[in-house]
Order: sequence, then C-alpha cells, then structure tokens
Amino acid sequence: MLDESIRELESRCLARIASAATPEELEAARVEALGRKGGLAQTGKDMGKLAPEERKRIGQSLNSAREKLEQALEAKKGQFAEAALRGRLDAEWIDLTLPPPGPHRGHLHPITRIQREFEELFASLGFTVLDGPEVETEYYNFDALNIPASHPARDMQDTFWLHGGNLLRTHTSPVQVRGMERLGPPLRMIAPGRTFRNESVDASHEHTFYQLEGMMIDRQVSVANLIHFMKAMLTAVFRREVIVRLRPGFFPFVEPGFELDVQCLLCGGSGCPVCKQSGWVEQLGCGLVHPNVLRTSGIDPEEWNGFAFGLGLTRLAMMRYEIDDIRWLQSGDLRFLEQF
Ligand code: FA5
Repeated sequence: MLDESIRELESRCLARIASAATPEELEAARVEALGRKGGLAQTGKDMGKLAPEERKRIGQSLNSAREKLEQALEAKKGQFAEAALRGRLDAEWIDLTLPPPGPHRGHLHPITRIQREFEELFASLGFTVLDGPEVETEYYNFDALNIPASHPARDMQDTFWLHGGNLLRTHTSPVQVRGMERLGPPLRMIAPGRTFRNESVDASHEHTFYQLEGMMIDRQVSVANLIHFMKAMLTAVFRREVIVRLRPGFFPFVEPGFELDVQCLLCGGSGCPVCKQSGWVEQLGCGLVHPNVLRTSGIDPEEWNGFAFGLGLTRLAMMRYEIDDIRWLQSGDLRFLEQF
C-alpha cells in the first residue's frame, strides 16, 4: 500500500519537475515533493506504525525516491541556470567590428585640406595669410589691377554684378591690392578664397570656385624667383613628378605674364573631357607685378618690384585627387565626399 503511494508520488513529482517552465514553478514542485509538509515527509510519518522489516524496506524506497527527485531537481535547476546565462550572453553581446554609436564624425572637404596645406607651406616661407571680401567693389576687382572700365580684359571674367555697382569677386587678385595698401613693401602674402564667374558650367568650369592668390614684393624679384616658388608649391602639393608647361599669358596686372598648365593627370595627356581633349589643364596665372598696380597702391615701382600668381585651387584639387568632374566638389553628395 505504502509502496504504491510512494511510486505514485515519485512519478507525479517527477512529471511536475519536468514540466516546470520557470524557476518559481520548480521551487513549488520541490516544496511539494521534499518540503517539510511535502509528500515524502507525510508518507514517512506513518512509518512508525510499521513492523521493523517493513519499515526498513519502505525507508529504502523513500530514500531512493528522494534521491531521484533531488537529482531531477538539480538537473532542472542546471538547465534554468544555463538558459539564464545564455540569455545574458545574447543580450550583452557586442560586435567590436561595428562603428561606435553616437554622432558620425565628418572630415575636412578636399579643397579645405589643400588650402590648409598651402597655408602651412607659405607660412613656413614667411608669407602672411590674408582674407578679403567676396563682395567686392569695381575698384579693387578691376581698376586698381590696371583693368579700366573700357578694357577688353574685363570680358575675360564674366562678372556677377550686384545692385549698387558692387560685384562678386571674379578672382582673389583684389586681395593683392588690399594687402599692398595695408602692409606695404616688403610683402609676402597669400590669400585663399571663393571666387565667382557667370560662365557656363562644364567638367572643368564652375560658377563658384576657389583660388589662391600669392604675392611677393621686394627689391630685386625676378621671374627666376617666381618659377622657384611655383615649383616648390606644386612639388609640395602633388608629392609626385608632374609635367608642367609655362606659356605666355595676358593679365593686365602683370608684365610679363604667364599661364602654367599641368599635364592632365586623369588621362595622362591623351585627352579627356577635363582637359578638353588638349592633354593640359590650366592651373594658374602669374607674372611680375605691373608698375601701374604698384603705383596705384602707393608703392614706388622704381624701388620695388614683385611677382604675383593666382592659382585655381578647385582645379588643383581635381588633379591631385583625380576627380573627373569639377561639379562633384560642390555637389554635397556624401557618396563622393566620403571617399576622401
Ligand atoms: C586670374 O583669375 C588671375 N587673377 C590670376 C593671376 C593672378 C594672374 C596674379 C597673374 C597674377 P584666370 O582667369 O586664368 O586668372 O584664373 C586663374 C585660375 O583659376 C585658372 O588657371 C584656373 O585654374 C582657375 N579657374 C578659372 N576659371 C575657373 C572656373 N570657371 N572654374 C574653375 N576654375 C577656374
């Protein structure tokens, strides 16, 4: 009779342990089976009434049932502990190869980067970095640079005129004049900045682009000095052998005047839309400062002379990074910008 109820109790409790879905349910099953008021304890109470032989046998069955239940409880407890650990590991798993959370860090625009390189280079050569207004007067943009109102050279730079006679500067050369007026000779200055021209846009022409002006005024400045600085500048920025050509160029504010071209780095000189199939890309205008320009800015051309250059920073960025269309640079397209 007791045997029967021990077996029944054992299998009922084992089933309950097996079906426990939470640690709480398992604890309830433990209390029911092994607790002080649990099934086994209740069954054990009646043992005193049994004959010694019978008591021994029933005692053994009770012990064996307790052992089985304890083992089942331990095993199930182990399963819960393992599941809890696995859950934690899954929840706290970190992929260290993912980018860190938080704001995405940007970087400098390729033109800004080149501009800063130039500023550092020229500062190390004793040049001051000047800034000038983007909205200019006709005087600084043209007249003071030896380009009077009727001069055909004005047509070379299609101008955005503003109401009231001012304009968006067509080049950084007006900062030459402001520099000469403010600092006087001897003078070593550069002036990077944005310039604007009302012209049709294509792979190598923008309406808004960057130039970098440079000027050196001293007592005996020659074309040799000018070429030396141009070479130092291009070597520093391209960091590789580039083929350049210097040809005569007309700018009313220099005499003699030159234009410097770089062999197109996109096609290697064989011809492409960037170099307009010519194999060469015009990078800068330069020359020895015209005496009229010095005189207008209050500098005596008998005592002082100098060189000046105006470099197309946007075009230079195109060559340096091998960008096949100037319009990418101001497109704001992150697919393009993120490559730098
Ligand atoms: C000038 O603007 C002169 N002020 C340069 C100068 C300064 C000459 C001092 C002598 C002494 P130019 O118009 O050639 O020159 O422009 C200079 C450079 O700007 C060009 O060589 C070219 O690299 C760049 N550039 C001109 N127009 C554009 C444009 N629409 N888009 C992009 N780059 C341009």
